[in-house]
Amino acid sequence: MTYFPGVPKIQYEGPKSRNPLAFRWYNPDEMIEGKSMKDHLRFSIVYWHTMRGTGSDPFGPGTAIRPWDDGSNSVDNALKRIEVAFEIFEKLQAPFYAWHDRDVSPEGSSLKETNANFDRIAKSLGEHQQKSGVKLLWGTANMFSHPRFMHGASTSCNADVFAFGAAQVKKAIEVTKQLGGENYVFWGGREGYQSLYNTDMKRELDHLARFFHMAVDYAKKIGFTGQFLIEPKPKEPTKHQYDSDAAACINFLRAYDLLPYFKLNLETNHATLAGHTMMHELDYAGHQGALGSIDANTGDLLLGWDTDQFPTDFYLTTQCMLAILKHGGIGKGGVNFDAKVRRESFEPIDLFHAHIGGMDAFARGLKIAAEIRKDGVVSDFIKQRYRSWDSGIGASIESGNESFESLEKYMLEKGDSAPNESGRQEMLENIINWYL
Ligand code: XLS
Ligand code: NI
Ligand code: NI
Repeated sequence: MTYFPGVPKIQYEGPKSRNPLAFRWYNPDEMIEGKSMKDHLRFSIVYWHTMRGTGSDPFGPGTAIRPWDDGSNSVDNALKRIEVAFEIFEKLQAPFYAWHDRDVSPEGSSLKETNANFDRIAKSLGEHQQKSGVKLLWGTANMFSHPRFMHGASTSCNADVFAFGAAQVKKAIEVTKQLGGENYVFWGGREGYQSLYNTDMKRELDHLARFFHMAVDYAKKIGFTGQFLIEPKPKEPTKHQYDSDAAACINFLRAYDLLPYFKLNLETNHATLAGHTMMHELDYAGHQGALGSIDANTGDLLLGWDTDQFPTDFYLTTQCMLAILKHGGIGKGGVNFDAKVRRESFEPIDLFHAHIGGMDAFARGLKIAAEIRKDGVVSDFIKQRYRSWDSGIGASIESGNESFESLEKYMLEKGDSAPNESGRQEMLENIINWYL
């Protein structure tokens, strides 16, 4: 049984290929810096956009044609979707996928029924993973769609909602463990606020930390060894999300003694909403030892919301891969396409074009980044730019041997600082263009 008779298993055909259903750059076994492309990139397909996206927007209902989906919330329909999903994963040669609990498994009329549904679904997911070799990159819990979470989940003013969220995450971690998930993600959902006139921010942050500690304790108890990840996002749906960017998340984790247990899952469109580049977020997390995984997508410069578009810009993917390679790779994480086709791209085949483009863009970015690194022009420039710190007074400051008094003495003797040198930004931008 095939749901996509016109789509072959997508193969690498090289940059000259004009076949829209082929990879031009993603060549899974090609070695880059001593590692295969497949292992560098660890591509992952998300269940929520690819299997559950309908193309609806605030101005109109869904447009997507998905002939296999009867539109119902039944377990049978959910089981059918799994068949389709794994055909997509396999045809795209994606080694991983990711879900929210409610993407794969419908909510029942009670928590008990919801959990029973999830057990049936998990069994089928496990069988499909086994058969295809596709693995679970991460699981997460959707605690933002159901109306009970209108005030947030772990940061709700309603203690019962916190309790419901705890029960939901407990189950989601159990199923993630059962399916061999390599990570477990917390994205803030509605963990934030719209107005301080009705919000006790300190209390909500304390509750968020309490919730994470419970998750850490439970993971230890059941022997879940996957990596916990927090996914920063500054706004949408709330005006102020508590996990706004990499620096804010790391500060929160450190303040509440959670840093040893968490890394970050960074998303391009979230970085830009926070007023940062993705490269900034990756580098910040990287030098704090917190680079866990990425949600690969892009926003639109002219639109100020989380448009979750597929990444196709080689400059963007080159920057991502430069930062990732610099920090030693993505580890247990992956390049997870948290991206959706446009509302106007309503046919099933568009799902393939979209992922092929994203995978090729990252493969190309990886190759370009590796070339830039091999030549070393940029890294040599940076090293040279900071050379005053490698010896003399710079080295002495870095090793903690100087004080305001000693530096005043040094400067009084010297009279003035050494002359500055140009930052050469334009030259470096030109150099990057040599490789593209
Ligand atoms: C929403 C987030 C979400 C997370 C998973 O903006 O990107 O999709 O990745 O909960
Ligand atoms: Ni995301
Ligand atoms: Ni997002």
